[in-house]
Amino acid sequence: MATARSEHAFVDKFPDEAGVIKATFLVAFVALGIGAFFGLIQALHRTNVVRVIDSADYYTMLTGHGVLLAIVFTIFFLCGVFHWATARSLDRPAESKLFSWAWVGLMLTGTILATVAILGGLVPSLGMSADVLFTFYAPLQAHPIFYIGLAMFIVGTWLAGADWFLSYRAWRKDNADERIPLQAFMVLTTMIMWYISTLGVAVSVVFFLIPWSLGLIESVNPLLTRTLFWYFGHPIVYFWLMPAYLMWYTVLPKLAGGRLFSDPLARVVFVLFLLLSTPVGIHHQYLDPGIAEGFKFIAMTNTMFLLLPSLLTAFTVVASVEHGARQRGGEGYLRWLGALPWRDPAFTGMALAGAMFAAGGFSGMINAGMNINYLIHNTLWVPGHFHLTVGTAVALTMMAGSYWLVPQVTGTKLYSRPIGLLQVIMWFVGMVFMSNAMHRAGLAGIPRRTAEPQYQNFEFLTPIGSIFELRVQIALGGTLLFLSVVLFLFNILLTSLGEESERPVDAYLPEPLSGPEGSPRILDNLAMWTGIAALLVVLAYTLPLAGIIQNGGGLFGGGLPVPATVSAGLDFVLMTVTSAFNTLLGVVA
Ligand code: HEM
Ligand SMILES: [Cu+2]
Repeated sequence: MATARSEHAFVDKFPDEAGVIKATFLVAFVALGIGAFFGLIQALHRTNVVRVIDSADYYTMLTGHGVLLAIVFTIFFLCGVFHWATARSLDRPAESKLFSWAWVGLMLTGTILATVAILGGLVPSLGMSADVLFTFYAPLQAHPIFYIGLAMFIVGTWLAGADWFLSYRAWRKDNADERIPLQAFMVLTTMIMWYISTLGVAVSVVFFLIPWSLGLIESVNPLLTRTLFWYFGHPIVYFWLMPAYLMWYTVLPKLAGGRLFSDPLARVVFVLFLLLSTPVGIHHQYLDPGIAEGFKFIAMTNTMFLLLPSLLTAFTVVASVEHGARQRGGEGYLRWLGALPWRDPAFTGMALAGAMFAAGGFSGMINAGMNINYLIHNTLWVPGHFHLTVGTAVALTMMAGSYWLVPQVTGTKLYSRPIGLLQVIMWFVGMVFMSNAMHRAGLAGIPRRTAEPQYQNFEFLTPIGSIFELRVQIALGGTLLFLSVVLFLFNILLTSLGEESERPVDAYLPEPLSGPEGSPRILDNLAMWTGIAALLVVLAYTLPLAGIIQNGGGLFGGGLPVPATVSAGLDFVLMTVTSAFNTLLGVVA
């Protein structure tokens, strides 16, 4: 039995990595608990069901909610998953234990600084606040330690990526001719995308927001900080999703009792995300003045291309799950669905998360369309959309995945499968209420990000149902979601406190039905894909950025004009790129 255990438990084979992963999960789950509590307060406050805070403090809650959930919970968790996936798939420990702990420490310090700045807003005597929402662009201004914390957090993620690249390099030395193992491939492509896209937000934070909040510069160009934010703010969506995809591609088929349908297809999907996820951020700025309509149109077209890898994923993952069901004796066109292991919370949670993602994809297409976006822009529709995507597809996959992953890094058995099952179903039902009602409220024109979504002498109307009913659904859904998080944390806590078990979980991942041999080697050429991704970014962003800097009063906005040399340089870049474009168009046409 002892051998069976050491073959299967990750913690026995990689004790140091398991320690790092436990730490990242712990931070993620603490953030999840606090963030979900803030979410409950908001949901009850803005629907006027129970009000425990002053409306003036709503932004503090909302900033805490957004930052702790959409940045801290997701990214700490995915760092744990990537650390696991890298060690597991390359079958080697990280190069330096100290280095791994260094990035965990840096990310954690950054998180604490930013959180202190946010919560400081609740204690006026501290003279500190960061009510800038998780999008943190100017003209809203936070206390400097908020931005400094953010910068440390981002640098921490860069080091984490370096950790995985170092493992890969060492592996490559010993395995010159082999294909990159699939999970490592997914980690590396995701991190390349992250490096390319966080460059924008790092520039914004380090060169503009920190000096501005410290009073070193008088003003910033708000449109520039917004654009740099969204340059990163769209790819971060894929930074959330790609770890979920990693689990859907490599873990879900196994849980379903089968094997991944196609390894090459999975690689294509990740390469497509690397190429396409950055040059689209302007689709968050359809209503920003100061950016020409043509650039917005290009961003919209690029966005629509992004549907392709998501549809490929839907196809591959469903095919793999169906294969699993048929291995278990499932038959018929749809009857095979009944043969799936629905009592396993890890499987059911991920499957429900995937189903919700389909709905989120539809509302996302509406957001992406330049003309219909105007209808729902800045309404409650938008939080409705991303609670389906990041709030369910990603967060629920992470929670469900924990039921399978946590036992591997702690060496203990999951405390309760029935509670886990109840928890994932509660999340699904809570989100059906909250998110569906948010979408409908948005269509009725109810704004997002406000504690007081009602106006005097004005009644919002809905085509079916009533505003009252929407409010009830949001409050009810929010309450179910919060209770679901409580159950989750309870289950995980008792799991990690449990007795060491002989075989905590069956960790074996079967080979794909169609392996990497079938795919062209060029897919593994990471340097080439990085080059193309960077080129696409240059094409998509040079002209809009030049325009924003010129029309927005220079790099630093109204206060400091751009020096004439910079301005002339920009003119030059603008002209060169325009003529390059024209030549290109000439060639194509
Ligand atoms: C207990 C579960 C949750 C509840 C009750 C909840 C509730 C809410 C509500 C009511 C809002 C809208 C506030 C407004 O616009 O006035 C909101 C915003 C938001 N939520 Fe959640 N949510 C939950 C979970 C999550 C999760 C898991 C994530 C991401 C991983 C998330 C990310 C966000 C973000 C990014 C915003 C927007 C913040 C902003 O506009 O700056 N939420 N949430
Ligand atoms: Cu986007």
